[in-house]
Amino acid sequence: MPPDDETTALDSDLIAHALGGSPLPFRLLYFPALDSTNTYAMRLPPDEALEGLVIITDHQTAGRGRVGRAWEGFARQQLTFSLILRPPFAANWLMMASALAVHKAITGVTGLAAAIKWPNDVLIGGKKVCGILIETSGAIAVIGIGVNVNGSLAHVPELAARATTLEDEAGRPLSREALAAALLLALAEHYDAMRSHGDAGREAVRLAWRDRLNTLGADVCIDQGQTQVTGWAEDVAEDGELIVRRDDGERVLISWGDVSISD
Ligand code: BT5
Repeated sequence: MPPDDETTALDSDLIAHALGGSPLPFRLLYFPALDSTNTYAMRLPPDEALEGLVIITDHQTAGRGRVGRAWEGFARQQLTFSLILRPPFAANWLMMASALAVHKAITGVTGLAAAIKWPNDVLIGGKKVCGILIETSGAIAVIGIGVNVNGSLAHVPELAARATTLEDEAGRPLSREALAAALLLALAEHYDAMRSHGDAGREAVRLAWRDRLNTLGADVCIDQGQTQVTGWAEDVAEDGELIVRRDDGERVLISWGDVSISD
């Protein structure tokens, strides 16, 4: 990655301007650096955690993944933000809607082919380009999204084999502002459909998400820490759980874990 001074700070006004007319009342709170946008959002007092508030930073120094893992930040290269919502439905629908929105924004802005690894990593050429962490507290849901946009991970040994950036894949740097606007607009559109059209709206999102999963119809291993499940990924259930036909023939529902596709 080039040093900070060769890169440009994120223009959050440009993003805010592009979000006009969206069904969500977006408001952006920009920080040049922050430990974790999710941590910041989760610590807000309830009367400040308003629907549509986006905490966005140019340099996340202690980004969090699932189950206590870390998300590596690269100053002024990534898109790193958390969106606060107050959904009238369960958070699993946000997991599907947010992965779908990231997929749509990445393919739309870059023209690259992308896939979703169940439940919500977005991959290009099999390598992770985006991670999503959704946390809830009472009525509040925080959707944290990190996308590797510019620079290269080729010289980051711990990530190079499994992760990539949009610039590495597209062969050109990309506008983080354009990607942020496309992503937030797509997410607002899916959220609004799920709110306004009830079950039908949510089912449309689920099917679109399901269509983009690279996990189905493959032999998989699901790592759940102490437990590993191996089998054939048959489908996803109505609420997004992964349906796996285990090697012993039994059909099990998987609600969390890290999936790898067996060769
Ligand atoms: C995730 O967790 O992928 C969720 C990452 C969410 C990050 C966003 S950024 C904004 C918001 N604020 C936060 O503090 N977090 C959210 P998980 O599925 O557990 O994957 C974590 C694993 O991904 C790590 O153990 C690494 O193997 C890998 N990883 C870490 N940094 C990465 C990066 N920059 N690009 C690709 N892979 C990475």
